[in-house]
Amino acid sequence: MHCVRKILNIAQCNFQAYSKTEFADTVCKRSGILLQNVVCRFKHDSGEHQSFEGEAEEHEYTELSNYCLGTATGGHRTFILQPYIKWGRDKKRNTSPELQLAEAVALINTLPNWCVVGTKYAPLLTLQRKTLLGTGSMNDLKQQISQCGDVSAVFVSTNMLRFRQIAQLREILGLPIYDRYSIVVHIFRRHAQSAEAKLQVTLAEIPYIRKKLFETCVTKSGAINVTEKTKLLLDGREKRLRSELKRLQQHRQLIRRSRKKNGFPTIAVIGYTNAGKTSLIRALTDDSSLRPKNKLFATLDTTAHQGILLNKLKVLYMDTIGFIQDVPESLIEPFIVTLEDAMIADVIVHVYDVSHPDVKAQYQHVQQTVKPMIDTERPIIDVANKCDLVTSDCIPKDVIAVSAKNLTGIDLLRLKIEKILLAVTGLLRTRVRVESGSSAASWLYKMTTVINAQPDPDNPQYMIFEVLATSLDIQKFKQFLRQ
Ligand SMILES: Nc1nc2c(ncn2[C@@H]2O[C@H](COP(=O)(O)OP(=O)(O)OP(=O)(O)O)[C@@H](O)[C@H]2O)c(=O)[nH]1
Ligand SMILES: [Mg+2]
Repeated sequence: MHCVRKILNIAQCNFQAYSKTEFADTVCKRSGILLQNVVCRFKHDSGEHQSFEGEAEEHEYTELSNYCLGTATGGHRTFILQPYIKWGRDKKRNTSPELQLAEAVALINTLPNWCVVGTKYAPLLTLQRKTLLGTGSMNDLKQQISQCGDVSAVFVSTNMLRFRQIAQLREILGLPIYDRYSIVVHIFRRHAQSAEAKLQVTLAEIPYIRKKLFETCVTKSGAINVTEKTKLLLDGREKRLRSELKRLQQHRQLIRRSRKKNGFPTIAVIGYTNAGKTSLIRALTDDSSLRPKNKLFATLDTTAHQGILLNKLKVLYMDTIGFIQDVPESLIEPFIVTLEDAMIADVIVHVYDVSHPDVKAQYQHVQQTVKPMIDTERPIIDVANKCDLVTSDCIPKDVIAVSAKNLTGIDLLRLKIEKILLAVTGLLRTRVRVESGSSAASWLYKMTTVINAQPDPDNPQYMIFEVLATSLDIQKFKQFLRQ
């Protein structure tokens, strides 16, 4: 009973977004069927949520979330509607509707048991129309959907639909409607592994839910009519998530500081989703535990992987979450802190998929997004990956071309990283002669990168070390010898 009351509260709060039939089903009938539906839907998707609240609150939140974001488990036979602005200021100039649709298809194929059964372009003058499409296009859409047979969901491939648009489309088409925000949230939920990533994903969906509820509950006078309880539920959840995330991130910063103290230079590998970041790190480190996947957002966590450069310098490569165009900022905002954390690396490698038809837009999108996160003097190495899939004339002259898959160009990239790292970290190549097995020799092994150690040909009791060390390390070494 308690649960029914909660559900009705939510339903009351959201009734304006329901169609007349839904409203009757949801609020007026107050039938057992409603409760059954709700409980089924909750069970259906419950694995996707991280429980950190009381059970009742969690139920209530899950119901809100399912209502606003839809559910993903079980799969869908999806029809994709790809809207695009025909002309004017809002027309996208560095990509094309065909390429946007291809990315929409890839997003759907990333979700287990989801498939694309039909697609349609929608050339528009604005994305603001209540029903999105005009009457003629809407009739065409309805017809096309019915011809596909067994369509169970419609994905409108635009960053975020207004809730009234979703409600209208749902009523006209009689199918659940998804936009890019909700689809990406479902992908994130699937791929989040660590506690941090799970928190980030849960946080990322709150602005969406809040916006949808507030849009639904604006009265004629313009006042927002969301129940105080729902507001408190969302605010409280957001606050708890943020403080938990902060705690985890402080822990991460501690680890980072100790890593810096231990002197491992770091290289952040960033890029568009599916560009081959994880594959590249695998190629650079020989770490076979890394599993590249032909999926969007396979990696959500920033993780560190040790590698050794040709000069024997030990380094850490940071794998990062990929970027994607046409999603609202609030969706990636929780991930920015982790990304910024990676951006303070000594060198940044921007890897892009040179074989991708939309490479130009993808490259520009990454550059623009990371620009505010990186200080201007931080070195960035552009790496054109998947060069095995294109002819050499497609690769710009001034970039390093690699194939993370076939391991071509990897040593060239290592050399470039090495050169830049030596410059930015102030590491110098130095030769020193110390007694074999002495504490000075141990000091060198412990505090510097030993590139080479050979017995002195004139006196085999001594060793000649070739090391990489900062001038500060060399000073310290001299002081150590004086002790
Ligand atoms: N042909 C070819 N395929 C590659 C190459 N590098 C990566 N791939 C493939 O591209 C897909 C994506 O690779 P990932 O390394 O997972 O890409 P990512 O950038 O880490 O992707 P996200 O973590 O999802 O953002 C996988 O199917 C890889 O096998 C390459 O050099 N050549
Ligand atoms: Mg990855």
